[in-house]
Amino acid sequence: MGFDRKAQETAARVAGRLPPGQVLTEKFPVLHYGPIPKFDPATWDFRVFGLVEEEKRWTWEQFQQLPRTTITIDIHCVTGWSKLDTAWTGVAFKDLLSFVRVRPEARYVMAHSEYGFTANIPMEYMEDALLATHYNGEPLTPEHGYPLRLIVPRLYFWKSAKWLRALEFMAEDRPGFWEQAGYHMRGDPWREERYREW
Ligand SMILES: Nc1nc2c(c(=O)[nH]1)N[C@H]1C(S)=C(S)[C@@H](COP(=O)(O)O)O[C@H]1N2
Ligand SMILES: [Mo]
Repeated sequence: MGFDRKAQETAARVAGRLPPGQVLTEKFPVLHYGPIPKFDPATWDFRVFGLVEEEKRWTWEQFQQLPRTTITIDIHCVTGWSKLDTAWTGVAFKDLLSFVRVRPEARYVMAHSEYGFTANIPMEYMEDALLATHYNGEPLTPEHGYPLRLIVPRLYFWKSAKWLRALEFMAEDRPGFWEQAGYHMRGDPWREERYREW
């Protein structure tokens, strides 16, 4: 069956799933700054730090033991494409929180990835976030963030940091990598928050 883009876009808009200024795609474009990092399971770790009672660290082996969840989300990229019904499996942020005592002052999260990439996210947008290891039932491919990426379902896709290595809890908001380059501090596609107001 062919892909009738116009008809599907219309249908999606009617269904209320395509935010303003977005067009549908069935492809899965690859977008990031810099090279794709190498993964070494012997040295990889995932850390939680900042406003927590106790910092935590998981090796790759330990991370495999955490409970798994699958979610289906619509991707909205700030460059204008949206991709509906993408399935991701990994560790739900709220399940991770059962291992971490976050201080009440924490209102923002900074995602930290390989090579110093960062993305800032308000805590309320982390409630349904996922630390994803699989896409459509298969391990992530290197270009889409293997072995671990963040999925922040209700914000533009640039917040979904690939090659994730740590989450930092913060009281005050701080711009991440793309936010320093001019993207919006929150990035809600339904409010079309593409660019930062300086
Ligand atoms: N580590 C890292 N993660 C990143 C980026 C990046 O430059 N580095 N770019 C973001 C941007 S701008 C987008 S649109 C999505 C693209 O994800 P994809 O390549 O899986 O489509 O990754 C996000 N995560
Ligand atoms: Mo992006």
